[in-house]
Amino acid sequence: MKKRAALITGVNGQDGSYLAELLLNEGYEVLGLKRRTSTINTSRLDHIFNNEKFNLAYADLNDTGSLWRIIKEFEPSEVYNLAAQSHVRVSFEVPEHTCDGICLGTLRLLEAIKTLNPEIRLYQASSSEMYGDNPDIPEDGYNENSKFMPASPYACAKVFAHNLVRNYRNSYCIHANGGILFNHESPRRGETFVTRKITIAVAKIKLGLQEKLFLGNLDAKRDWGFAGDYVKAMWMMLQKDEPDDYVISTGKSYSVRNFLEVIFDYSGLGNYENYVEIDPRLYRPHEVPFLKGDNSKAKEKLNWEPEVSFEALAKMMYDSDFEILSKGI
Ligand code: NAP
Ligand code: G4F
Repeated sequence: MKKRAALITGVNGQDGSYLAELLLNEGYEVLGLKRRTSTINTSRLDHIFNNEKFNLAYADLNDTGSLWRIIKEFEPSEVYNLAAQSHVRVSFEVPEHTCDGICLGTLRLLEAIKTLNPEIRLYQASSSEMYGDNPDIPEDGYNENSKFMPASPYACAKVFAHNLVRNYRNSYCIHANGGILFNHESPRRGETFVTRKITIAVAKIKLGLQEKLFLGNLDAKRDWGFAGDYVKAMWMMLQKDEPDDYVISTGKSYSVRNFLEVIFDYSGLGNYENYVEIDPRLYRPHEVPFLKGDNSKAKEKLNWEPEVSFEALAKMMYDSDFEILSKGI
């Protein structure tokens, strides 16, 4: 039987941790790549650390040699490229670093695959941010053919990487796939993304540990799903005979204000306006006002469906933060 071995870049991020879990359950040998940091940041992986089929190695998307060496030695059958400086607002502040990792990092991986073993299947973490501020939004939401009008250095870099993946697929017959994922969250979401920032803050307010929550644009709308559902779609793409691009979304869009309303109501604190203040510094130089994805192709071809609703996701995140913070007092 063919070796089932998966390499995950960005394994200690939100998606990397859920994906590693899923692949181990499917019987894969998993090698996760992490870059060196001055403090330990692998807590999302603590529960799978002792699994004998799971290992970590140091590498960096900005370091060609490390990527080539690891692909040569580990001989993966599948590579999931999740590593990125993934914060949109931060990408305005560190554009070169963001673009280097996403654009050249993806190119380095593609070149390694093309040269060392073109049979390797690749998943590329493309993003709904690529649609940017495109005003021509189909009624059912953006689909795989909608025009990209990226509105941040992060999104421009993701468009470059997405196009590169398509180009290597067509030029060299590599099984390279672009997953155009809309926002997905979880209790493991990074603390500076808006959903997690809100659930942590509201849990702290409820526990008397914080008084106010400062936010930027409350009117931005996003198509929010659960990360655990979305990593299944990544894996499903790589099991198809033919490589392709897929939109992964819920097909529903809510505002940041809607998210606040659900959490403040659920926490019992009531009206969010009593606690939330707007900090203009949290506005972006260029905002993406509305995102909604049409997941028809993924439903039809991958048989994939999102399972967690917007409300259930918000409550799951609040419950988790409330429990963690309660233990600390
Ligand atoms: P995340 O939690 O921010 O994780 C990103 C991971 O990439 C971290 O492990 C980070 O390592 C690593 N990384 C960053 N730069 C790197 C570099 N130069 N070399 C090696 N590793 C590097 O992101 P996520 O939410 O899991 O998202 C996973 C991927 O999907 C990202 O590419 C993101 O852009 C994309 N995406 C996410 C969403 C979403 O809503 N979550 C939607 C669409 C696309 P450190 O811990 O050391 O920083
Ligand atoms: O949670 P966010 O920072 O996520 P954003 O910018 O949509 O990007 C995330 O999803 C993308 C997929 O569409 C990924 F590609 C990307 O890697 C990342 O995972 O912000 C969501 C919205 C924005 O419109 C922002 O302006 O929330 C608004 N917002 C309002 N106040 C805030 C805040 N965002 C953050 N992070 N912090 C605030 O205080």
